[in-house]
Amino acid sequence: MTEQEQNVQTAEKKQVIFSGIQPSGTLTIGNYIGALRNFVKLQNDYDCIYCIVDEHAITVRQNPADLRRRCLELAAIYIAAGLDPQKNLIYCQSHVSAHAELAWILNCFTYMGELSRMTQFKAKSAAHEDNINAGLFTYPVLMAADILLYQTNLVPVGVDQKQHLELCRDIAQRFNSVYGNVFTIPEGYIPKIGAKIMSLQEPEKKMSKSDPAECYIAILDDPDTIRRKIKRAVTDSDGEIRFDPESKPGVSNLLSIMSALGDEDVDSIATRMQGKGYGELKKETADCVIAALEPLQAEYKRLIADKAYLQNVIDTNAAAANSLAIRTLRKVQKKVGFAPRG
Ligand code: ATP
Ligand code: LTN
Repeated sequence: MTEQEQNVQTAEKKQVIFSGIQPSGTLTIGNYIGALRNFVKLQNDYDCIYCIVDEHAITVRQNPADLRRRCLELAAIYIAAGLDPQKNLIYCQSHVSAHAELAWILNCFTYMGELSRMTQFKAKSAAHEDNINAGLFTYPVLMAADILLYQTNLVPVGVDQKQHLELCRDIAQRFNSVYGNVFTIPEGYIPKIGAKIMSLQEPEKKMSKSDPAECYIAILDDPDTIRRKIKRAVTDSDGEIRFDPESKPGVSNLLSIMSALGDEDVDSIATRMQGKGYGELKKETADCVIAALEPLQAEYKRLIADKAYLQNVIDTNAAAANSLAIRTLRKVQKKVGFAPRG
């Protein structure tokens, strides 16, 4: 290869993005603003892998029929949001066995002390006291395996995943320091606005798809439901529209949602709405959410009617993901000393 050819090849090799969403419920505008929307923005500049992380979802009990249905629905949502399945790998985690295999190896490079410090583990074990299983505890190790399998450079996530991402980097660095440069060390991509959309009913807590329906806006909620939920959103009693997440979490959350979806900064919205009541703020927020979700919802309706197409997307993309993942897995297996395959 000439030097010029080499340069072209280097220039053409895009950086790799990996991210995942659990099929653990209907996606919320938190998932959309914090993660999915950015997946779409990044798809032209990177080689992107967007996984449906069903193995993570079963760390909390799931109804099998619902889980099965939600995996295909999530594939439809990814595509409806604007992800091109020809350009991005969209597939189910459980269809690529390398994720679970690498997770096992990485478990042996992760300390109990590190995992016990994870705030998501603490929160989820408090919420599911009857089922504090080992999978919930080692959840971040499987997430590290997801990311490291593809030599990922960038991971777009909401701010709640920052701690898991830091652990992933630590595990990768620890492994590399023993065996040489096996893993690329990934960076997080956390949006400036909307990295943590709050619950409509408890605005000091993050909006979560596993919470009761009145706490979140699902991206497939119809306009009436969106208006009703926002109308009932918890605010405060001082009546002033001002961005101050500490003392006015409810009002600030509505401003953040509007800002993220309408591309206007929070302070300018607050200034524009000075003197108006919370009723007006809620009406504008609802209008903005409805308008932002409308194209996605229309496209989703069309896609979900074509199950054969969706099945084909996840099948072909899983096969492609598998060939990429296996390269890293084989390298890791060799490094740790597993006997060669004949
Ligand atoms: P669950 O309630 O089942 O734990 P979740 O709603 O927290 O689910 P995940 O599937 O864990 O959603 O997260 C998918 C992506 O959405 C992650 O990148 C996460 O950081 C992001 N995300 C989740 N909730 C929010 C939120 N409220 N605001 C911004 N981003 C969020
Ligand atoms: N843990 C994440 C979902 C997730 C993920 C990943 C995100 C699983 N694997 C890899 C980014 C990269 C969550 O709970 N939101």
